[in-house]
Amino acid sequence: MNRLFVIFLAALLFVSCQPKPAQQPEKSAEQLAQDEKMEWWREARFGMFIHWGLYADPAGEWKGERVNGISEWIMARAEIPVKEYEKLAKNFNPEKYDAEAWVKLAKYAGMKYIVITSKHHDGFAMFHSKASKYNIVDATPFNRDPLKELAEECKKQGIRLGFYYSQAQDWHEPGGTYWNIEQGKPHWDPDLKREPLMNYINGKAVPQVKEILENYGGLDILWWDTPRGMTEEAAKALQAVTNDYPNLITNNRLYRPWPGDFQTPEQHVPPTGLDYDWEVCMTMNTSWGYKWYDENWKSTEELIKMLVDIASKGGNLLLNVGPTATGEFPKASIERLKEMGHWMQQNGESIYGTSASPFFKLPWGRCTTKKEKGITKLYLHVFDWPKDGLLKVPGLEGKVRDIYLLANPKQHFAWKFEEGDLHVHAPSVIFDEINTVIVVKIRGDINVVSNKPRLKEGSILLPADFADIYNPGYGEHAVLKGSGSESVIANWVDKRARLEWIFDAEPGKYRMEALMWSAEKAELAVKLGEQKVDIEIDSTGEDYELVNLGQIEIGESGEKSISLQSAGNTAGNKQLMYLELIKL
Ligand code: JFZ
Repeated sequence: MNRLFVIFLAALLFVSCQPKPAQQPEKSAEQLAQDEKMEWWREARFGMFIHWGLYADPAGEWKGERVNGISEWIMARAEIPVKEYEKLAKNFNPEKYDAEAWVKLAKYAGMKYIVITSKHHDGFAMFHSKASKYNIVDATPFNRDPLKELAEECKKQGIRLGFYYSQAQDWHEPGGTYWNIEQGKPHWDPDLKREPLMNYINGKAVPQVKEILENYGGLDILWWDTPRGMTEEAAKALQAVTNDYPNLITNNRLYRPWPGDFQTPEQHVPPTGLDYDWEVCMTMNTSWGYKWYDENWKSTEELIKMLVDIASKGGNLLLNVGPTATGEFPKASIERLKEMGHWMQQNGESIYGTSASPFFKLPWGRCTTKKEKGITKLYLHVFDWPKDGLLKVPGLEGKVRDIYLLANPKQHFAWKFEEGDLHVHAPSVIFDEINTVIVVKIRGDINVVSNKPRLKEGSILLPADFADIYNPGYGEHAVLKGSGSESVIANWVDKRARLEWIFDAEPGKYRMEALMWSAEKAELAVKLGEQKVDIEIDSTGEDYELVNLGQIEIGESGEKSISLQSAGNTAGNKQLMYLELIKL
């Protein structure tokens, strides 16, 4: 009797010591409906953006001169008068356009949806429109509606479809907005007589949005863009149209601020754990529209890692292709899509329908997760194979049942738990040069003891591979090389690139140093939360040096972030730096 009682007590104690699953507040009917609408989109993770329009013909060159910037902006950048730009339509005849081939390639790449420009800022509709004759069927010799063909192919091949529609900027219309309208500047073409915005909204934008939502078999996504010069009245008029389509997913770029169904960090990847839906749109080179001399291609490796990084943070990637005026994808895009497809064919399971990583940082790569029927699967994306063949998963607790290679499930791995970490015995063979995915199958739930750095008395090191790197949209990218104590952030030249470390800290005064190399005298903007200081540093000479970044003071304990950005005007906009770690 006594013994039973003790066992009972022990069991009670055990139960009450179990970490309680965080109580989720009950979802409202509205949230549940939103979940249902977003379900396919959240599972998809990967889509194709297509920027295609008249600008594909000049392709970044006007009257024999190269025009700086993204090619779909050429009309504004080269200040081309409306009547002159219109002439491009007379020659626009993309006879090699093949919707079937485009959709096939998107599908092969592993993409689950396509978003194409139905009308960009130049005002030219790539679909047959009754609301404006300035469209591909009525104004070009092509005489086909490419978006109709695309919509039919998407239905046939089973892939979702969305249209991009530039609702505010329309450089072709007297009431449309343009890039510097908010600065009170005139349109570059003095012959374009100005009219009120609502003339354009009611006369063209609203009717055209009705057309695309009605005539293309039911769009899944409507992608608004650049709400410059938008008014609430205009936004409401457009919203009234989309309100008739409860399953239509829209983004947050209709107006500012505007919730939409998802947010759109452009040309950079945000940090982990956001509690809203988001999609990164990204170019493979620099320009969205085709630009014949834009050779700044990201490698397939970068693109796969980017997709994985985004999935590990719970977002989607909308990867852009800029077809030519003949209607073809650039060769370099085709190559990359095929190579990504090759990886996705074997590893897609680790992307689709997954949730964000439960880990703070994994020095060797990323993690995505999935839970089904009482089984938790961790997909370990190994970017850098540990040289000692021991893959350490920090702070993981759970009942591991099996560990295997996703691309070849017959290949199992031995494991053991040591000092709170899971060690996967992974013979140092590189299975996939870019990213090998290892599946950890766990019965029930997992628990992770975070490896987020903690700053108390004494000092901490924030290594390069714990940094979030925010690269600028159109400039040079800082890159992480290596992992752990051998990691370094290289090629840090662009003023817009930002490095950020997150950690927990206790109150106190700390001295901040960086182990880094700087080619020349440089200026750094150092930010701790909202506190900001500019610091001048000397050239470090040949080797890395511990550079003083000044004192910081932490008032309250909790999560903090430190960010570094170059601030100097010395040597133009560029100062080349390498950084190994921050020491506090
Ligand atoms: C816009 C367009 O102007 C561009 O041509 C392209 O279509 C792109 C996808 O979207 O450009 C933007 C929009 C938003 C930001 C930057 C450029 N932004 O939020 O930083």
